[in-house]
Amino acid sequence: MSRLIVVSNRVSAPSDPAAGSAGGLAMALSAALRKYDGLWFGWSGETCETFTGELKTEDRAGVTVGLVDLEAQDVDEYYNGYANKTLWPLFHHRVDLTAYERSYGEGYERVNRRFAEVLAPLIQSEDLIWIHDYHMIPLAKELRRLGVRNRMGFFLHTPWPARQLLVTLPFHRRLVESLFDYDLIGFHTEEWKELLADYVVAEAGGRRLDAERLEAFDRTTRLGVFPIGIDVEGFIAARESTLGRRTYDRMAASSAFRSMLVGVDRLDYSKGLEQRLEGYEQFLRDNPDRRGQVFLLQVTPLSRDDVDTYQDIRGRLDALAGRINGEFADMDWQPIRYLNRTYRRDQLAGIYRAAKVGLVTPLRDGMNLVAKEFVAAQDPEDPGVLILSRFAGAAAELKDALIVNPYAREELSDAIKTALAMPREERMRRWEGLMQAVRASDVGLWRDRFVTALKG
Ligand code: ADQ
Repeated sequence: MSRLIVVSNRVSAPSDPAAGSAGGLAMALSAALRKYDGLWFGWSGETCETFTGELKTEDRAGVTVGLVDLEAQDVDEYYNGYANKTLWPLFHHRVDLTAYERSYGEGYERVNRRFAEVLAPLIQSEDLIWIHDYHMIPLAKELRRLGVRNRMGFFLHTPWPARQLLVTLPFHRRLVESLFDYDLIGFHTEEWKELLADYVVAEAGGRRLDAERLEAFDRTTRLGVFPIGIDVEGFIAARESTLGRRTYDRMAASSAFRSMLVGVDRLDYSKGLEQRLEGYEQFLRDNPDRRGQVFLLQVTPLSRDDVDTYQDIRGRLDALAGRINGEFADMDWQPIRYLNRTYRRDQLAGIYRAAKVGLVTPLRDGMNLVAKEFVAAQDPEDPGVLILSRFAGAAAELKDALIVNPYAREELSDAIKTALAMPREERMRRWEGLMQAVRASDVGLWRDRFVTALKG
């Protein structure tokens, strides 16, 4: 059997799978690799004085990881710069937040070259190489330059941007051209896939050979749709574990006679957190009789706190949650519990299960795993209701959710009202459809489908 070499910016395989981490990619890849012989390669998260390319390997819960340190300038330009201040906002339709600095682009290419130089000597002839996310787009090009001929696949965890936005990026053509060094490019949805094909045809003079294959820059590559999911059985086990049950009991006791709405998201402007709080505020305004009967638990660990746009949104959310609580709270009731912390998987499962409503309302999201976790955690006999943004990739599969436009405050308010009043029969019917979709995209299936297509 060929080995699988997985590459991503951060290698965050938790030593204890139940401990979890606040990132979709980390959770998915550590679950996917546990059953495979291979290596997970990436940045250690540490800095060094001068880049040496020294590789540190470790075993983490059965996954072999290979880590390299980067220089502080690399982290500034490649990670905080090009990845977090340029590509992330651009790929999430936020041209207003996108930084167009030449030094960031240079740092991005330099780091990808460095990763390739460390990785190339480790690759054996039968290995399959699977590279993840927008941090690493040029990695295949750099590996090919060093003579690596193995099959290489790329998977994008974020949306692909519309052509009209992508062309605002200097050297956009060069970025897309480097995708043609992969044998296979995977997306979560048909929509993201079609947006790349549209760019290639309209902007790069390429053509479609068939539904999957694209030709441009004198090369061909294949595109595919591989919706990611969660480790369904693992999540159900977390829900049924002692800590999962204990957390559920604790939440159920603390919300006695009240209905809990829950939101769980990294602190990120793409997750629509301000719009969510405003929609909830609108609900409290529209339904005075519901005040005191509901509360929103919003669990939001900080992320990318070195980047100023993230500090800005953090300040705005603190203020907004404070203002809504100040306006509506009573001596024995607070409408929002807003926490900046992470929980273990089993605790999260217990929290989701205790909620009557799950609010997953990103403004743009590649997939969104929280939506799937919320579904998997529910009690089949008395499930909560999922309110889901139409702009999450997950909306393409989770059609039995209440689908909303998160920009429209009143629509969110109406959806909360509908969810809280939904009869049990309808909740059970919707949940069954949702759970079927969650099972159909289990993370193990996602991995197998991609790897099979890559071998193809
Ligand atoms: P993310 O943007 O990180 O992932 P998401 O898919 O929702 O978003 O995954 C977040 C993960 O972090 C979930 O597993 C969640 O449980 C966990 N998490 C969040 N807050 C937590 C908390 N407070 N405590 C513990 N765990 C927490 C990116 C893309 C997504 C895509 C994934 C996978 O942006 O669109 O779905 O990668 O491809």
